[in-house]
Amino acid sequence: MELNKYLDLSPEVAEALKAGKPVVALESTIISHGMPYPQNVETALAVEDIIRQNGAVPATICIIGGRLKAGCTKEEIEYLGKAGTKVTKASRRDLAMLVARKMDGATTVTTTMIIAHMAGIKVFATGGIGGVHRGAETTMDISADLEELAHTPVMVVCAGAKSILDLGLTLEYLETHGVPVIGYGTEELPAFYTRKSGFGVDYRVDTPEELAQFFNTSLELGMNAGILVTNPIPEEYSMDSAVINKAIEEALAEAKAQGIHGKETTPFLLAKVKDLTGGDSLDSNIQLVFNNAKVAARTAAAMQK
Ligand code: PSU
Ligand code: MN
Repeated sequence: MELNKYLDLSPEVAEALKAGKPVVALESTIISHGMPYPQNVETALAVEDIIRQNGAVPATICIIGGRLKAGCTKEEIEYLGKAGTKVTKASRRDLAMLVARKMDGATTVTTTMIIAHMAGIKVFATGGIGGVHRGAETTMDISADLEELAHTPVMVVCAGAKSILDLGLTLEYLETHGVPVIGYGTEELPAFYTRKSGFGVDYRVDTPEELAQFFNTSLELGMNAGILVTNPIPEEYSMDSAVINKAIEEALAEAKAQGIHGKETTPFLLAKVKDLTGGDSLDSNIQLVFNNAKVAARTAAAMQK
């Protein structure tokens, strides 16, 4: 397969894709904008190990000097984590400009899906996705992640979406755009820090093999769209919903008072929630990413069988 001229595969990822081995994509906005240093770097490296232990090759995705990277070195991950928010949070609208100007970018769910698809990677693990924000009926703040899921054939394994978002509206949007929402071992949409949200998913699936069969069928049908797998946080790391919801309400009020908008909204809310919960939310966040990496790696392995 002819690679896009702006795309670089790491040697490990190139070899795996050539040999038909399972590969799992990972995003870099979670590193630069989603978690503080040094936990962000430690987590990113540990997630790669978990993917290897579960039979797949990790491909952390980012943009360095205008090159789209599928597969980062330890040094690149360290750089993304240390530079933090100095690295541009790169969504779909930013991609061509960052490449043309030979800049660096931390890829969101959206751009990680785009680059994974260019590279031929079908499965992607992360923490949470963007969605329809609360108050979107007046702000129109809807994450580009939802649109990308509708148009790019990559499976995204996440722990649901944070209730900084309007989960009901997020599900409505996904329904309209034809994105199946799968509960992994659950009938209920998980809400990232908690296993429950009060909203149902479209289908429940219980094994990596079933996920693989479902997504392979979607690809064979030519659906040309993503699917969203929502995997609840392990019980022992889930948070008290009253505690987390209080922090979220406070963070939302603070964002409103400060007039935070556009691409700053999500990172601002994530950082505020972390501060307000004294770091407990960060521990939960890390554990749920590990949990998603495991499911994604096993599913990628089952897809290649
Ligand atoms: N939600 C999280 N952690 C994150 C993000 C979302 O719980 O790190 C990041 C992801 O990279 C996601 C992006 O794609 O934020 C969505 O940003 P926005 O809402 O601006 O589309
Ligand atoms: Mn937004």
